[in-house]
Amino acid sequence: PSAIYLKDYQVPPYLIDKTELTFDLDEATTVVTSRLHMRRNPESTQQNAPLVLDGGEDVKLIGVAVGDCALPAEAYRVNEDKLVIDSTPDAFVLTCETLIEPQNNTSLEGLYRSSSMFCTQCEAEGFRHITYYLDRPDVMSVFTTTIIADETRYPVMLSNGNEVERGKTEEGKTVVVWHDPFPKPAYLFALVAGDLAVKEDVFLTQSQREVALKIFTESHNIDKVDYAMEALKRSMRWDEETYGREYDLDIFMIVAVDDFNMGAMENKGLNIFNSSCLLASPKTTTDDNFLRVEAIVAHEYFHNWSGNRVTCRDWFQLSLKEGFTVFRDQSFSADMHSDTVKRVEDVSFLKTAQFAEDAGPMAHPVRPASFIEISNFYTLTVYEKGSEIVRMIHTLLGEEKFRAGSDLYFERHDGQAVTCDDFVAAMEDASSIDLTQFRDWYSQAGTPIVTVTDSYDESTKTYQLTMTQETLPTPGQDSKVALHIPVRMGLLSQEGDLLPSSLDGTVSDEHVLHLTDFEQTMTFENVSSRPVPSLLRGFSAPVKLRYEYSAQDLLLLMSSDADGFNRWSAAQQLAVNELTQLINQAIQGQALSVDSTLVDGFRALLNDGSLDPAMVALILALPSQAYLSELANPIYPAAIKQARQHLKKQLANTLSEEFERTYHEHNMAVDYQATAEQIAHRSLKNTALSYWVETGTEAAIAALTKQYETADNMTDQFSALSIAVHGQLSNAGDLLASFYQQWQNEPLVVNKWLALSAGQEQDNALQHVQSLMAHPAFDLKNPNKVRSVLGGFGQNVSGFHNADGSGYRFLADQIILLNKRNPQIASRLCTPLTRWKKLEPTLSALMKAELERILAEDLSKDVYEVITKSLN
Ligand code: B3K
Ligand code: ZN
Repeated sequence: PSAIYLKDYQVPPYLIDKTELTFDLDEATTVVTSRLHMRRNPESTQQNAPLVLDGGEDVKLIGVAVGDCALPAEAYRVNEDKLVIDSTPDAFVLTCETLIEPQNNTSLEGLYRSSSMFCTQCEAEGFRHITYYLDRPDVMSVFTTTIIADETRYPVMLSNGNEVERGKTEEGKTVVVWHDPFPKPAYLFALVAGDLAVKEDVFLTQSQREVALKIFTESHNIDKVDYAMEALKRSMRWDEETYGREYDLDIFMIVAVDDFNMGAMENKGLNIFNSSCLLASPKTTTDDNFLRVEAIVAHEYFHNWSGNRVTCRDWFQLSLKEGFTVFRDQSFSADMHSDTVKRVEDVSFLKTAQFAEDAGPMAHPVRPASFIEISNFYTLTVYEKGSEIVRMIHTLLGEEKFRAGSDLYFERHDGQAVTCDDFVAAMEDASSIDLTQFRDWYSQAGTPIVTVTDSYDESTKTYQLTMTQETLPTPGQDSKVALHIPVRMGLLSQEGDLLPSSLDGTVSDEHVLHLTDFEQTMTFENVSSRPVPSLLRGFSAPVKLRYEYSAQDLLLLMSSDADGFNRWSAAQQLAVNELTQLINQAIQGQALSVDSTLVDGFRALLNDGSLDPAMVALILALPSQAYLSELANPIYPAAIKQARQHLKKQLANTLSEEFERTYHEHNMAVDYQATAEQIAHRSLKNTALSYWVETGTEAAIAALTKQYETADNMTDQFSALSIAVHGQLSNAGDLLASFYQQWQNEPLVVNKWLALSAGQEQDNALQHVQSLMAHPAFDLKNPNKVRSVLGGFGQNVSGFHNADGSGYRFLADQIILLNKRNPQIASRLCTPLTRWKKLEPTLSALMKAELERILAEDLSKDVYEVITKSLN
């Protein structure tokens, strides 16, 4: 397999003005007939180029015609996956008849079957597995889709746009025609056929148009879509109010399918969702999952403008739609719930997972310069760091100018396929703020390290901050430029009061510093006393901040900073410092001994009734195994686990009364609702319980058992179960068994059970995971189940990081097994193995050997790319 490069981009030699598709759906073979209204692209420099259409090995060509003439065999050829026609008129209708077998499609790309329905997934390059096409996002076409099927088995037949005709064939099959008036690239095409139930609603747009809203699921799930429907209406309203974006078709549909490679897909007018990201009910869905459903419904809906009306020129520009849309969904969730809580969760995720990606062998810029398989670039970097870039633009421009930039972007590029640079240009043009240097964020990989030192001069009341930035080399990028880094900050007095200061003539308690050089010094004047700096408020840039805070500074920030995010951040740093010491003691085989600072900080937190319980819960949650691994070099997984367990136990024992009291205070009888307020109380209650049971007292265990048995919602029931499992309580096995008994007929709940079971730390963790894969609840064809079990196992320190290498070998076996069946899922499963260079030497060698073993197989492009880059 070879790489393709951004620098080689050329406009398409042909355009497709109209696309007419007919699907004759059948369980054995599906016949697809396409009529493409094509012409040469006047802007192409390749006016004599042959017509090369993308296809796939799974597409069988029956016949091809130009105009009314069937092409003779010598007029065209099928080369690997391409259909090549040497000569064509300037404008013509190309007709292709192809056969496909959706029932044998295990890659879940193109047209496939999930349960008893037909459905599609075309982004990024799935459409070519349906029929021959110019399968690239800059070829935008108006689609008309005819679906022919047996109505008794497929009463619901859907595609993009509006239903315009319905009738019968001579053989009595049903024919439904859909027309989408908005030109779109093939990746936004969708088709669904099945026996589905529907929930309907109506949305009145800001210009008083009625939009029919329909959510389709298998009938046994239709009672779980009310929350998604409400979330959809909130999203539609929010996008009108916040971005001035109104929905454009008269109908908006969502379909839930069980077998889906990722979360959801924004097909025009017909979103298709992984059922795990759509279905929700208090009894079966946890708080986190409710919020996830809301965020993903919003994300896919927001794509209607940021992605569909304005789309990407080529796949290197993926972050144009994804980074912006993630930023939009994050802002939406923040507005629906709590700003600070949402920011802490998003940053925590970024620092754990995206920073790890940016430091590993797959590190790439937000706008990659090359790829072998685009599916591998639906990454945390493109999505989450991409969103951080948009957020920095928001910080640099301010609310109003940002909105003006967004308006200009949508107006200027409506109906076009554009680049990240076009997005920045619109922001620049609308604001008159120069983003020339800022653009380098799109092309430079790696996380900048910003190191800050300071000094205070009592006699002149001046305070100086010196900041440096450095980005370490990443694959293919040895030397790095200085980025434009916005650093939002303020100063606190030693008593914790706001300390206004003057910077470049502006007096304020908060400033945005522009770090644009490798090293820069900023001088603040009129600073009345020696300050503690609160740096990078709200995480104003995706960087690693280094500043030598004393424990006292951190306690001060934690209790007094005006910025809620930085209060959390200080607490997190305090815990990281403590854990780093413990980890080092563990590595050296010393006795672990905990310092009292964190204990004091936590005590103060638990005794302050004025705080937001959600924030208290976030602070009490110790830095995760994964985050501590990201910070470590090399990584000793067992030492990290030991340090975390030790610290948790120490905190639990010292503050047992506080935890017990907190548990009871926040244990309220209410009718379940997924509101920020209720979620906050549940989350603090369950965090307190997780500490309290560490004391091993009967009262704590009894409280947990009672909560498990009497909970009327999944959050409380599953929290109790997880605490029992992770706390290695003696009743954990019984509770797991009873949980499965209770929920065996709810696949989404069973998936949670699979993940928790696979993550259970125990001596024979590997055998246990093997037995889960043989369990009737498991299904290798279903990505959610594979992710649950193998994802859960990846978190299992004793199982996955077993010193004999058996955990790595097992994962490698599963990757090899899935490599051909479902390359996208196989490739995702490689992620934990890509971290081998950072592991301690013995584990590192064992992991590397597994990568080499995988490489010896006949690999899909997806897996090949990740494995070869990892071994480089
Ligand atoms: N755009 C899709 C992701 C498609 C992934 C293809 N491998 C979902 C989203 O980001 O909204
Ligand atoms: Zn998206």
